[in-house]
Amino acid sequence: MPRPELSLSTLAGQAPAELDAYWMPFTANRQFKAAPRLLVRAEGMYYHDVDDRPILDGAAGLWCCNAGHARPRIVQVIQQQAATLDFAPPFQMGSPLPFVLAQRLAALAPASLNHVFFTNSGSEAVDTAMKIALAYHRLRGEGHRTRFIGREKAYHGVGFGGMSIGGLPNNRKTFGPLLPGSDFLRHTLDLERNAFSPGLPRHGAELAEDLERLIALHDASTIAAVFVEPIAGSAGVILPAPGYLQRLREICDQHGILLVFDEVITGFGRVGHAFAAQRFGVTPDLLTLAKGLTNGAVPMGAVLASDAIHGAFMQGPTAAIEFFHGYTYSGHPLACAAALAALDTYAEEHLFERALELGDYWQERLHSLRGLPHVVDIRNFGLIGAVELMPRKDAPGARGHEVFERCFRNGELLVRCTGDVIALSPPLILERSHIDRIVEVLGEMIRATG
Ligand code: PXG
Repeated sequence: MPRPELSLSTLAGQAPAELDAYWMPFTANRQFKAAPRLLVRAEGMYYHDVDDRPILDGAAGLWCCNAGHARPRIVQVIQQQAATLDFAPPFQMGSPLPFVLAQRLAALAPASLNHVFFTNSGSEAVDTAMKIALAYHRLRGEGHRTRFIGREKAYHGVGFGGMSIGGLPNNRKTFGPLLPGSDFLRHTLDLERNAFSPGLPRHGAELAEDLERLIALHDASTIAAVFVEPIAGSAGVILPAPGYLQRLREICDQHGILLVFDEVITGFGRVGHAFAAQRFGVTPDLLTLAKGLTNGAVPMGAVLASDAIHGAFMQGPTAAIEFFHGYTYSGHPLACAAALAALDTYAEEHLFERALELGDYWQERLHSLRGLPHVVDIRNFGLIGAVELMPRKDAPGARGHEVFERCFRNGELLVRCTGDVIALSPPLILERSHIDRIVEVLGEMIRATG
């Protein structure tokens, strides 16, 4: 059967009706289709659009491609794996690669996180972690621990579990009552006290005490787990004050509550270590992953679980299924192959260390944008950055979107806009000259936008 072909050279000029069949995710469909931004290939630090313009990738796609694009080792193993073993049933059957990959991840993770459950996305990883937490408590005779604590402005994906502990109103308000019983820590964004902090903000460690307030309200015996992103990404890069995550850990330990780090964006070198848990010196009980796990090349997510949690499941008759959960594509051979090649690439090129080394230069250059019109905050950590703009009166998000659009159209730079925050997360392979270019273009487009 002939493949349906899009005539890419003319697509940008087509009427919206021709693009109507594809319902795009998290996109203003009609606005996009009136003036599409289409990427057709990618290599290293650059995308190429339909007009073959090189577009510098300031976003690692969408926080995914930490080793840059089309890395030969990853491309090759995906091709080979597709021809060798395209699929193997994951239930009651196995294939070698998920076992190999799980061992590699356990070796990379904090010491106690030695067990890996594979999913296909960050959303599924979060929902899986929630189910592990509930089942764990029940197995230990604490089935009354059913409540989850999330945080305002958090993003944990779009499953009903992740939505229920997510704290972004637009992602919640249209979808009914969600899971009952969730509650929320206050977020840690504080422009008044912390604007333009280089690296971690000075103020806000005391916000961890908010967990004590929720425990006093609900009683610890009803709480299964606290979920936090060590650094919130989707909400526009929100950083923790030093000591904040440590204090959450202490409070959880005191009350028998599990602590879960959602490291879907902070994993795989983004903050200069394999995981933010290591950079911050705080070990959670469960840790969720996706994105950089395969360098974005094949969909995959995972949950890392502690020995204690995994051990609680491995009791009872050996013929009994311990956890009634899993996905048809859990540990898919193509995803595992891509992940192993991504881990090899990260290690060979010392990319986590590189992110750590480049952090100071990144910080210095990014903060040079202070003083530009409407810039109300600049935040950075590892190779993450954010420039927050003052929203236009009665049009929140419009200024941010315009800067994003100008960066792409006039500056040949891909950034991410979330409301009026421009978020940056370049591939970790970038050179100082790329940092200079990102800052130069962004500054120019912020000035031009006004
Ligand atoms: N947790 C976190 C912390 C995430 O950042 C997810 C879970 C869900 O992953 P999946 O693979 O199901 O999409 C994410 C996803 C943005 C942006 O604008 C970030 C994400 C997704 C879409 C947009 O920063 N992260």
